[in-house]
Amino acid sequence: MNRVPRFDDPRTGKDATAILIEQETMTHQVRAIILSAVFLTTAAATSIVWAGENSSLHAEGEKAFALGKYQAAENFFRAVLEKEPKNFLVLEAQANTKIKLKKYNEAVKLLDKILAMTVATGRNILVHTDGESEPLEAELVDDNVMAVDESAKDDEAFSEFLKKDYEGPVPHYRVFLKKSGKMKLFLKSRTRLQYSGIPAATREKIAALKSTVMKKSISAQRVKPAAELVALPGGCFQMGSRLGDPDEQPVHKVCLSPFKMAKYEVRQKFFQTAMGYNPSQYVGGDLPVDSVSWEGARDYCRKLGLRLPTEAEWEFAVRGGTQEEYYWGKNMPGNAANFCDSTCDLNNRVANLTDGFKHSAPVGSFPPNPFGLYDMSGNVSEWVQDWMAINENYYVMSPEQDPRGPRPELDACSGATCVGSISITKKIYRGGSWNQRIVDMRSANRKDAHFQLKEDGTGFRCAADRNP
Ligand SMILES: [Ca+2]
Ligand SMILES: [Ca+2]
Ligand SMILES: [Ca+2]
Repeated sequence: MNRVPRFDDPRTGKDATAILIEQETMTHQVRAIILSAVFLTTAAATSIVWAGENSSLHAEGEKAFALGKYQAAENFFRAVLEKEPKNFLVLEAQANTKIKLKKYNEAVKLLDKILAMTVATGRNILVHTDGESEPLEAELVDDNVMAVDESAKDDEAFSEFLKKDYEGPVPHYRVFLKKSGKMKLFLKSRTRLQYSGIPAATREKIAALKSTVMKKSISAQRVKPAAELVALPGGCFQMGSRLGDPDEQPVHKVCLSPFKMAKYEVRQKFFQTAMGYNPSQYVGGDLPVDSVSWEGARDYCRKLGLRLPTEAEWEFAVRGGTQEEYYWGKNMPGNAANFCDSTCDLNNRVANLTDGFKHSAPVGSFPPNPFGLYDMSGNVSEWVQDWMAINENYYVMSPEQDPRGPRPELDACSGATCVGSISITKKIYRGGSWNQRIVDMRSANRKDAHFQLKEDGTGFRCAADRNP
């Protein structure tokens, strides 16, 4: 027999009349309570919204927010969160209030709390029921079992009238209790379910809201873009790799005039301020700009009086005088750069190495190369100036001094008017990224994409001539 827990235990010596009134009221309220339970189920609330003081404070907060009284709303929501720190509905409401008050950093902290919650599977629940001081960990097996409330029948304190009312089947939850390993029925009207996470749709909405807030925060900071260039000596080096892909061969001698290379990938706080937009998928002021087209990269560098590095300059810069496959040596120690490590969501993840970052990392999070340049390999891959030749291998015919890639004259043409009028549409990007494999970070590795493609692993850095 399923012993269904009760609101009040009549054996506690409570006044029988009081119990009667309470039970009678409850009986009439069963439908309403069931409806609210259904609402909670469909809303998949992570924090149960208890009736009483907190929900009225919540309502007052929403009212104040709707009236544009954000200071008051902030105080109401704060009061609720002091008691229910994990109520994601109130966390979201408070974040929106902070945004209105331009307290962006505080808004982000609240949104991060929601994003740190697990996404609800819809099955893992906590059961709050009277007679249990702690919620019970369980899996929801069936959310609508019609069963007779046996507990009412056994109750001697119940009047015949009330027992009669309980004769018919009433809605129950059937749950699997994790601790005892047993199935159990809980009377819906006396039970509240708490889902052990937030719904997937809520998580998506909060992540999008966070991106918006981060961009507002970057705009509010108005950081002046800085080039931070490192002067490189130029000179000759061996470009390409015998161990790599066919397009990296033949290894050939290239000599470069002195030039300057940016120390870091272009940060979003600079890009957004300079360009008035931020295409990045993973938003943060010190994160590298991602999802930027080659044209967007070129335009940013131009705006700062700079230019994209040529492919040869880029490889000279990444090597920093080294001839190994990577600037840190032959093999990957795991913490040299940001690639698709064990925390990465993609299929090409390297399961046994962890670099500390699931997506892009703030620029400069890893050791620099011998030239003092950061994230040349990994983090975001980087657009360079050169087109990728289609039918021939440019390395076979590349000039020794300051090569500029095939068809450099085509750069005069760009944008929508240019598409279709040119036969060459792919620009080269270099260095591998947070969503690629370790081997993609090899110094000699080449990749290409349509010059208007925006990919969440691709960013860039600028370069400049070195004026004597
Ligand atoms: Ca990583
Ligand atoms: Ca990089
Ligand atoms: Ca390649």
